[in-house]
Amino acid sequence: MGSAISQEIVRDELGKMKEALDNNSLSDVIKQSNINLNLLKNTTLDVAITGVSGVGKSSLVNALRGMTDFEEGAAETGTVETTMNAKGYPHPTFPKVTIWDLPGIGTPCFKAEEYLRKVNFERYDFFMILSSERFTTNDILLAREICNMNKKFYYVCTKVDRRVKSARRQQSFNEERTLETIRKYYCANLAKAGEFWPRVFLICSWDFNKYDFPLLQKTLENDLDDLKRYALITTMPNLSREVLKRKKDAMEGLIWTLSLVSGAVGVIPIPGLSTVCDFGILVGTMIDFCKVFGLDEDSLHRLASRVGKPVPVLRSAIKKSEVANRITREFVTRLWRRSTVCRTMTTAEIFLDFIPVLGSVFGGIGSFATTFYMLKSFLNDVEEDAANVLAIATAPYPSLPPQRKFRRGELKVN
Ligand SMILES: Nc1nc2c(ncn2[C@@H]2O[C@H](COP(=O)(O)OP(=O)(O)O)[C@@H](O)[C@H]2O)c(=O)[nH]1
Ligand SMILES: [Mg+2]
Repeated sequence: MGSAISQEIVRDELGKMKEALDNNSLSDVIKQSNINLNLLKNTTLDVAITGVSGVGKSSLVNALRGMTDFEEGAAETGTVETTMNAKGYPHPTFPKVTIWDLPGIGTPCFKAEEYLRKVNFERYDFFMILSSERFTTNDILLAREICNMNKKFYYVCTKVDRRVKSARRQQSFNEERTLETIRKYYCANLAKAGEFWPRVFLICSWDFNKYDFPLLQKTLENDLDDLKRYALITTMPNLSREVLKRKKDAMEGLIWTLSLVSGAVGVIPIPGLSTVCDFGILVGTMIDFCKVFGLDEDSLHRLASRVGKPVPVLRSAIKKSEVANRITREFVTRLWRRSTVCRTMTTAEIFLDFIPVLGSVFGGIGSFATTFYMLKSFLNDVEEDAANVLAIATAPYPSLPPQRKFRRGELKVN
């Protein structure tokens, strides 16, 4: 528990922060930090999934929420749409993010504008227009109308696994070439249907690691503003080391804001130690970090049912941090006692250079320094554990231990 982050790393980070503070008054920065944290907490993200019936909308809604099609609360799949209402599905861990299952556009004589009004287009941050066969003039008219309403849209081709599977039968099969052919096919189809700037993302909702889903995710990230990007990143499925790294970078950006706020509010001594900190901020943030990285009981259960592995097997990969619901003041205290900083030096030593800047405002830097150090090392631990969980989740199932052979006539007792 409590991986060591080196003194150099902390010094380096604090150096950058000192530079930023030199140009502003600290109390202004703290005020702004509080505002930013509140904004972040309350930011909503609403994603609209549209396309004709059967194209894979509900399946994508579930996959984006990290769910299988069969669990409670999942959008029903494989059914014919009967309503013209949009249905919102909040993300199970971060309910401020909602994925909306929109009804199909309907008959060819539909009016895009009318459709968008009916589904309350203002509500959505962007649209994904799905197709599994070909895009139609309707799709393009809808896309134009979305543009007219100052919203973004993305053309997404679903069920690409099926096309790849059928191409696999050819002797000269090459996956990259096959995907390129499919992309070209869809772009030509879009151009023919009237799209000026055809661009498509090929996906399979059953395996986000494949095809263009990672690229789609990055594109969305780039297109969103800072607050919405943060909301998107927190809910991104933990597919790869790269995604974990992006999550870590996003969380890291918050640490000194949180530490400043922690330094400015009341502090509580850590029992038996000469250190003070704001437990509320520490415990709350650590729980949030765990949730972002899928280290909470609900997320582990969902992952277990998706990959068909027992929860305890996945949980056993969490060695340095903890699952979210076990993070308490006692846990934080234990973590601090075992941390390298606690053993080898006082926090004041690391933060010595910053006492002139911070000490004058906080009347001491204990809470600021403890929060900063604890969150930084905990984030390292969480990322490492999440990578271990990912490795176990994606590993081929280990072969069962060899069974003892029973002699004829011997009773097998369970
Ligand atoms: N092979 C494959 N089938 C899919 C995929 N996504 C959805 N499906 C299947 O396509 C059918 C229709 O999906 P659904 O999500 O209900 O479509 P909707 O009517 O647009 O909501 C279901 O049988 C799904 O299991 C995919 O990525 N690959
Ligand atoms: Mg559906």
